[in-house]
Amino acid sequence: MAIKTKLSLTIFLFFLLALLCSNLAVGRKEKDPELTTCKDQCDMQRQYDEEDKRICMERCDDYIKKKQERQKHKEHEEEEEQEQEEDENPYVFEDNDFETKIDTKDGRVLILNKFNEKSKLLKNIENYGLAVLEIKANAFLSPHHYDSEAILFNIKGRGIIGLVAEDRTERFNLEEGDIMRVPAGTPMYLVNRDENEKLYIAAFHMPPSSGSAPVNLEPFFESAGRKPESVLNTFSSKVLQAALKSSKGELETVLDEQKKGRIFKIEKEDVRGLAPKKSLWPFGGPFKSPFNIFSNNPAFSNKFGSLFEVGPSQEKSGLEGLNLMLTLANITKGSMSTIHYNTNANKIALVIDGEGELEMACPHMPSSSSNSRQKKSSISYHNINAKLRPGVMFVVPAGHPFVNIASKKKNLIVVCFEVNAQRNKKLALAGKKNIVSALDKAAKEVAFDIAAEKVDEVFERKEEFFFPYDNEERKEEHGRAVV
Ligand SMILES: *[C@@H]1O[C@H](CO)[C@@H](O)[C@H](O)[C@H]1NC(C)=O
Ligand SMILES: [Cu+2]
Repeated sequence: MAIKTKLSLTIFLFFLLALLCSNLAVGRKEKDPELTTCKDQCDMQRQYDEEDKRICMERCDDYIKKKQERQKHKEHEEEEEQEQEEDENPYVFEDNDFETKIDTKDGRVLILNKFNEKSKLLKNIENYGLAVLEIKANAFLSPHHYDSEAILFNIKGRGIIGLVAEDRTERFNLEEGDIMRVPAGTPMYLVNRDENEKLYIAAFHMPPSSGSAPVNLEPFFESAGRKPESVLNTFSSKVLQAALKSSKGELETVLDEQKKGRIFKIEKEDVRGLAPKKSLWPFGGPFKSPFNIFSNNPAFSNKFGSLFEVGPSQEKSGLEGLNLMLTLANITKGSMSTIHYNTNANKIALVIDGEGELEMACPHMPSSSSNSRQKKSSISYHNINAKLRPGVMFVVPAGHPFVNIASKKKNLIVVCFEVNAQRNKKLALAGKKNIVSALDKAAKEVAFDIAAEKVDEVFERKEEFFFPYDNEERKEEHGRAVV
């Protein structure tokens, strides 16, 4: 017994030593010097008999084998990580980055979540998810609920949303620009009430309370039978018969009836039958009515673009109490937004119309020009840039300066979900109000090493927030910015 304890202790101490020194080990490919040391240690234990020594040495072999495996695994992971970071732009998501959750001939649901798995750089938004719903004319999306708060934004088309309270359902019409909050766990269904146009809705998901786990965009479907499956079918037949006070046969007729899928076309009369009724109750129902983003005056507007905002302080918006702001930028063709950043908010942006470009400065990416093994002795900003078109999603973390540029052909429309919106400010680096001009005169002259007036001449201009993008005259400068 005593010898066993000593044996374990010796091995334990050796492992500890080995662990501490393993970083120094080189050339472990052939015969690991650690193995020799380990075996020598076994040999030197006077109190060991031959059997003990044999066991000791076997453990050495075992340990080295495990260590090599671990090393291999680690190297592999590092390689993968590096590939990901070098090949991909972690801030921009195109169609094929979305996961198709539902796909029927009458509509589909695309989702993006688990951002922390995509890149470490997206850690700040790991708790959120975005879904894009596409529902064809006169189609119906079956009742379902999520375990997260959902903020819907009606991108395009005309919808009806049905939300189920404890004892009744409230229905609302959804129009372009409408924001609708769906509290966590609320069963809802959607209808495209238009006979021709598709309905497009963005659904932003956030945890129901701060501090809870990341959202997992798995819907729970209430209706619909076995194929596709209803959440009810998960329960045992005994439980269902007892809970619903029905025979097995009765249950089967109800639960097996619906075989059309999650999204399916319905008759015109059925669409009309689902139209919201005028509420006779003067105080409103259990849910907030939709709030239209265009009902506010724009926060900025000139002939080069407009920015609409709806934040948590907006009454009747449904966003009360959420740390979220919705913004919509309408950038006139051939114009750009100023270079600006959010002080606190992380922005999750979805392009809904038009074409254009994104440029963003990020100090966290390995710079493309320097090699990745280089010591971080200086700050280098990586220029993240992407072509924008409808369906492209991009993330702008707090503090990262960026611009959006609209193509010459069409206005660029971007809807943004900005999380951590409380106390957030949008600070511009150029335009009528900008933080460079706002710098006190003494600091300005020291920082730029020229007269303050000269600095102001460059950074100040009469327009605020949206400018023309006259790239022809300054081709050279633009060419330099693009990697
Ligand atoms: C964008 O602005 C233009 C010009 O003001 C306007 O005609 C257009 O309807 C706006 N689009 C959206 C989606 O708000
Ligand atoms: Cu960054």
